[in-house]
Amino acid sequence: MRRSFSILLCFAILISFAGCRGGNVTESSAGRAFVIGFSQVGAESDWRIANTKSMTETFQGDPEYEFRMENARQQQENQFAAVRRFILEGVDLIVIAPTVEDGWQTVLTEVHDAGIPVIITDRSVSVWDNNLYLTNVGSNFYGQGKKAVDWLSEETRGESNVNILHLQGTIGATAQIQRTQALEDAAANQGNWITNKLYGDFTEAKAYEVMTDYLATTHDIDVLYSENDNMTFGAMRAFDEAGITYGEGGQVKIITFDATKEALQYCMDGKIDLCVECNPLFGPMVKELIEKYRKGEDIPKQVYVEEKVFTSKDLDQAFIDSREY
Ligand code: GYE
Repeated sequence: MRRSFSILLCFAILISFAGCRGGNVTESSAGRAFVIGFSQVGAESDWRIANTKSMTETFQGDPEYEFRMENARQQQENQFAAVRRFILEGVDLIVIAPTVEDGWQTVLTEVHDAGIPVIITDRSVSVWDNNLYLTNVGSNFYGQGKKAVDWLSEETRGESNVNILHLQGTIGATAQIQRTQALEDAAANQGNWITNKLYGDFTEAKAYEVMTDYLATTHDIDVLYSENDNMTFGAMRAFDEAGITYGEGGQVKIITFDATKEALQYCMDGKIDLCVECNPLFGPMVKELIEKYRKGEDIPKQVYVEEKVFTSKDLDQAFIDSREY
């Protein structure tokens, strides 16, 4: 009797350890779905909408998972609130696509103390303790910017002054910081590149507004370096209204980031000169990493998605139609 009681006790202790969070592997209890809380930036761009779709479709419909998404409407405070709610709900894992890099130390420490693992997607966080998250899945944004400026330096070789209008996305977001850095590094070396910045917050509406105001003061623009497609569409509308031509044979060369279907179509039609791809379809990759983690396998700290650049000669209609975003 005594013996069987102690066996039972050991068993109970084992079970409670298995259920404990904070170890390397978090397992959902038998039969229960593994609950993921996802704090998404917002719905500011076509890229973002494609990313939300990829994440949602990957987990929804799989009975092993329960996927709860909160849209932060581009406000970091909303993300903090969502993450704290996920802690209270006792989710098994939290995925965060951070609006900006700074400010995450406190809330990520709270998640860590609650024993909940975190995956950072798309942009990055800047925290002094990298153990606060398992992995960061997304793009090499500096690499994207570098491809763009390398192309531009070929295009503008031998020209005297090149006036570059730089439309920036949400300040402090990794996509903004690194795409900006790549341009600034190149401009510092080029000698003939003159840059001017405008703030477009990654949205079409904001870009249209600031571009319209800017074009009322000058038309002296040789290149538009726009940190996402939606801002590019806003700028193109402002150019049209101001009677400024762009694209192949036009006054302004356009470089845009994301390579959504609509931008690729403009590129094929000669209205955009360079599309730098930014791949939002990493839902399946995130799932694969979660599965590895649940099996106790090692996962890399940084995972980059593959990306290319496109000019009109790389494109045809069949290719564009086959794209998912
Ligand atoms: O380029 C832009 C979006 O962080 C990669 O955010 C993302 C960027 C993307 O709103 O369209």
